[in-house]
Amino acid sequence: MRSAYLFFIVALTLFSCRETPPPAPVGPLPSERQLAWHQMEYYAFIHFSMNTFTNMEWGMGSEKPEQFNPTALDCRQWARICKAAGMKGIILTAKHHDGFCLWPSAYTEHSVKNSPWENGKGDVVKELSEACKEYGLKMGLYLSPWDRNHADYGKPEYITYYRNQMKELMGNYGEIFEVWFDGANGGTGWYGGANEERRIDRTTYYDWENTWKIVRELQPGAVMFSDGGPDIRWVGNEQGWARPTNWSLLKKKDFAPGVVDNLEHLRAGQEDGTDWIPAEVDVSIRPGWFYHPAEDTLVKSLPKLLDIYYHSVGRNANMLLNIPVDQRGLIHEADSARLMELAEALKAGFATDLAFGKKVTATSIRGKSKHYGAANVNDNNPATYWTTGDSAKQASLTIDMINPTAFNRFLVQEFIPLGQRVKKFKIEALVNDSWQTIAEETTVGYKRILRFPEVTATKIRFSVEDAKACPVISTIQVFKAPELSEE
Ligand code: FUL
Repeated sequence: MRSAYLFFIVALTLFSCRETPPPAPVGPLPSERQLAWHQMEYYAFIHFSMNTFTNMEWGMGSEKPEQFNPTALDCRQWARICKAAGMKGIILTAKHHDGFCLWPSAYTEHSVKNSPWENGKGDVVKELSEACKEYGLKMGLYLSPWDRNHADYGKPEYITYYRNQMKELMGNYGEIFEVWFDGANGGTGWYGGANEERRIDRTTYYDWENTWKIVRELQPGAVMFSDGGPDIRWVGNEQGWARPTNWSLLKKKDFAPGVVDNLEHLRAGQEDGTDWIPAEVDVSIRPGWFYHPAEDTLVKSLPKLLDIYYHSVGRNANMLLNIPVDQRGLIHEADSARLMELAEALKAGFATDLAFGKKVTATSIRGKSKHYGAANVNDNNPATYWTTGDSAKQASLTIDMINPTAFNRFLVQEFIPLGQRVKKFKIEALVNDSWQTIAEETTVGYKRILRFPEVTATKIRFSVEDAKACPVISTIQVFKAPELSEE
């Protein structure tokens, strides 16, 4: 009799779980490739090419392949350092604006094949793809649309050349996770000896849709970056920050390829955006993108790099940190030392999640179902989430820390497969039996990390104060990071 009763209870619970469907998605939504990209969070940019040897940032295109001559190029060293730095991938400048190609393209003589490096038999893109594979990193490529070397730049023939190169890069080097389309386009250049200024119509010249198709066909998992998408967007500055309010959404019609008319929209996204186009923060560890010996003493400080981390990864954006490889073809000692300091600081800062497994209660739970319960936010499983009934736009979670617990970082994630929803949230702490507000913020998105002076509390409350639809929160974590003296 008793077992029949138990069976009845279990069946009822299972039935009622199934009876409570998940919240309807609130569009726009991320694609599979975008979801995979969000999880990359922190990865390297490597600017290395002809400019490394001419001490330039933008080569004219009149350089000679013989000038490219690294003495000790070692892509395994790059990959080893990036891996140890905690990065998940490397994006390489396969071709920068000067047009020199780091792979032996069949469509130009202006490449490594005519350089003394490895007697013209070398291929930096291939070496890097092998090194990335060996170290478990993903590889991305930058193919500059602007080409100051090519005689046909500005004419339709150049677009065919550009697409042929894209086919080589997308077809011959294994899996690519990201393709980088830079926004700098047209101006003075060598252009096969013409040495003149060539202006192009950024909205029509490249016929982007048809170039994007090549990437989609050959690398369906790759995201494409540009000023306005199609998959991920420039964050509107090169200093290393997104706005605290950062929607992964943009109104596509406002972003014709190559035209940036509103930096604020790139920095903060648009709450009423029509497409999921999250932000990537690209910034260099040194003042320049390329290596210049005079900048060996100007590598960004650890506190500055931590600021960049919190202002990118901590603000719902990915961090693309550039490391200029030097004339030897190696990451310079000054940069690798700083990268290791950053890795150590991040490891120490996020070492122990103080909220893990603690009792969490919610003001409301969807269908009162365990499936959507508060315990899902601190179970270390990003696939589970807490959510409420459809009508709730305000709801809160309280974590019982049991003993007074000191903390200075708060991490929260929305379950973005169901859309970005939270518009306004608050964090409070119960300190000596009285609630204190620690932070009042706006968006969450894939990930939000807040830094604040250390607080010692017995309870922590996270309240959604406004949202597009009922909140869907997958993760909450709490940390006590060691403070740097200069921070
Ligand atoms: C800019 C380029 O002009 C720089 O040279 C660099 O490649 C940077 C990442 O993007 O717009």
